Amino acid sequence: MVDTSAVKQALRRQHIETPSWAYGNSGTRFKVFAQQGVPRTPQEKIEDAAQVHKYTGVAPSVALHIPWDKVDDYAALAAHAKEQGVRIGAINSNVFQDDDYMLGSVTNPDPAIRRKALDHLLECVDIMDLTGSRDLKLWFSDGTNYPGQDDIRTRQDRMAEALAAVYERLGDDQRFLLEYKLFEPAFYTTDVPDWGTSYAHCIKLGPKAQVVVDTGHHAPGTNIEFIVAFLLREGKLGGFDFNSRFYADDDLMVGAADPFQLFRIMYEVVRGGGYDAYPGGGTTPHAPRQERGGAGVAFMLDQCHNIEPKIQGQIRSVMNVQEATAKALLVDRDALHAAQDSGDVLGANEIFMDAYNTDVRPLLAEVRDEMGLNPDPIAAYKASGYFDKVVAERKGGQAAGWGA
Ligand code: LRH
Ligand code: MN
Ligand code: MN
Repeated sequence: MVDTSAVKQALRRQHIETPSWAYGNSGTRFKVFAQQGVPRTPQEKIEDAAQVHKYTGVAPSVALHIPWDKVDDYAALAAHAKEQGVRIGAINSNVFQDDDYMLGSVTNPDPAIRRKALDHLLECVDIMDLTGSRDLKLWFSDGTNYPGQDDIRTRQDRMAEALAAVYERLGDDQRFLLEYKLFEPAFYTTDVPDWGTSYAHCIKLGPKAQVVVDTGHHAPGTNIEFIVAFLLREGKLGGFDFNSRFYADDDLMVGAADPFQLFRIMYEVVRGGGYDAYPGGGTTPHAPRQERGGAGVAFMLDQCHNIEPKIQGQIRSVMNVQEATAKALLVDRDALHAAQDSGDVLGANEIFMDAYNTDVRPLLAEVRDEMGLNPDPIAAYKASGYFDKVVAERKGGQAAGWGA
């Protein structure tokens, strides 16, 4: 039997990080649609992120992307976040939007361009020092488009050199998360295309280098939960960039395309101890320094809301992760292991599916009620009048950062 009060307690402690870029205007390379009330500054993005936390109670941090969120005073930005009731989470580097990076950033054949890219990554660590962030998220668009264009192996050497320099710069309580992506914008080779490449670089460097799984970055049909189980077993799962996809890197709302996959992923997280890796339990990946310890899995969203309202889209996404987590926590693991050990194929599958098929919305409504929140976060947000207020106040909102 599953102890429901323990499940509820675990759900109350969940921490899902929202990305600053989800609040800006976004689109595809065909069109960026400008929405009303969109933030004009990093400060306003943080204010929108604070709304998501206000109504869900489990989104207390917001990730920044540099230079999209460039400000003169990062300590002041962190103070602004605190005033809003949230804090700054992961710092995402950006070495993919400068003309110099056409042939790559840290793996570029030109040493001067490699140096420029590395300097940006190091600057991101300086920013982490000012914001108190634990995680630096590294994603490289580096790769080639044509066979023979550059030496595949030499590019790995250049990647290793840059990663080692960043690793060296990290403080004791900081780490980097190396994100992989199969393709796009490079279409022939990508320098960090898969979890194995990321893992191999991280394992060489040490415990402060971890793999981050962006759920939209795999070939269709990839068994992501297997990757999660494996990385957790190796102590190398640093976190997630959650989103969902039907075709490529669609960046749709997590749990929208395949809620069953999200449940299977969250089950492996729970099973592998990724949900309670912190002393005292809970997932507090960006807690103030003194409260941190151990290696934790960061649950981050990496999404764009091209056609739907953005704050509501983030609230919905947080709720989708909560629902998958609740179902994963409801798996009767004792019964499941007994069925597995006795080779009861159908029995084991039934126990697993029973949890997935449970309607956890009433349970989550109770959890919210116990947290002093409205059980229906979207209705509460809509009733708050915040949207009308920002539509009136903000004119000419910022693009999220790309495709603009
Ligand atoms: C790359 C990616 C990476 C970037 C973000 C904007 O596709 O997932 O995490 O930083 O998108
Ligand atoms: Mn990502
Ligand atoms: Mn992506």
